[in-house]
Amino acid sequence: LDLENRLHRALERGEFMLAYQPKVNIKTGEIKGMEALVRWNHPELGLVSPAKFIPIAEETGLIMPIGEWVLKTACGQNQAWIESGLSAIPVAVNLSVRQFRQPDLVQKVAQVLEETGLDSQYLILEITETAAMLDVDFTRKLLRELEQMGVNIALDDFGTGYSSLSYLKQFPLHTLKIDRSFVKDLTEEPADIAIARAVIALGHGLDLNVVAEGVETQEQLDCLRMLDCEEIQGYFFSRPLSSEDATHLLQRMR
Ligand code: G
Ligand code: G
Ligand code: NA
Ligand code: MN
Repeated sequence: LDLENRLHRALERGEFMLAYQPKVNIKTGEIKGMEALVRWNHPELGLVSPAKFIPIAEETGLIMPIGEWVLKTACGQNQAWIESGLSAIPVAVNLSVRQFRQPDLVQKVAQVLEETGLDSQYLILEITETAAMLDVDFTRKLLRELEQMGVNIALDDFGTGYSSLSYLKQFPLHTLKIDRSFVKDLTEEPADIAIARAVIALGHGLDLNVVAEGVETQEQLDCLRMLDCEEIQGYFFSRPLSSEDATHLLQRMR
């Protein structure tokens, strides 16, 4: 029952795995990226959601070794896909607040790219709007260093935090991800349509790629297409997949 004790040994016991969820171009149906999502297979409890264990990992600092394992595994998997001719798309890795603020993040990322052989253009780091806005001077400096390395940045869960929009233009971002809370009732809620339309226009105005998360139905997809959103992610196209299933999907889509 002691999740924290168990979490300490989960890495060495090989209890983590990554699931991969595709991001798809609405117009062409092409897979444009894969987001890596960590899964913990607890021997007694079964699958424990990251929503449950990431906060514990954040508090205890275990997020550092776990996050490094996630980064290394995701980059290694993408490099394997690239080498086998299956992919020329980026893999996206989520960073928690504490990971984002670790002093040696840039060196860690550079080291993992070197070790796995993955070119930096095939890595996207997803940071939440909330993490980005905690200390905008820090964020600006860090994102510029990552940009210089060639790593792209996605702003995750966009619309749920408090952005001062003037900061957006100072951050070298690649992608805005519309949070799934706005997508959920998109077809019934005029307010959500207004928000999605505004975020898409903002993204395009800033020359960013816009991805809608949590797309579960054809109606939501049609609505997002009408709003000129370019990419979607969600159960409608695919749930997060095991690496084997993600490989099969890439083979079928080739
Ligand atoms: O995959 P799922 O919907 O269960 O994820 C729940 C939450 O955990 C989401 O907010 C997601 O961003 C986060 N998450 C998933 N994988 C990772 C990861 O590898 N690192 C971090 N920091 N967060 C993750
Ligand atoms: O916080 P973040 O945006 O990284 O969270 C991503 C999580 O959202 C994934 O871990 C995944 O489990 C979940 N997710 C992905 N697609 C859908 C979807 O279509 N519906 C719902 N409810 N959750 C989704
Ligand atoms: Na994410
Ligand atoms: Mn998100």
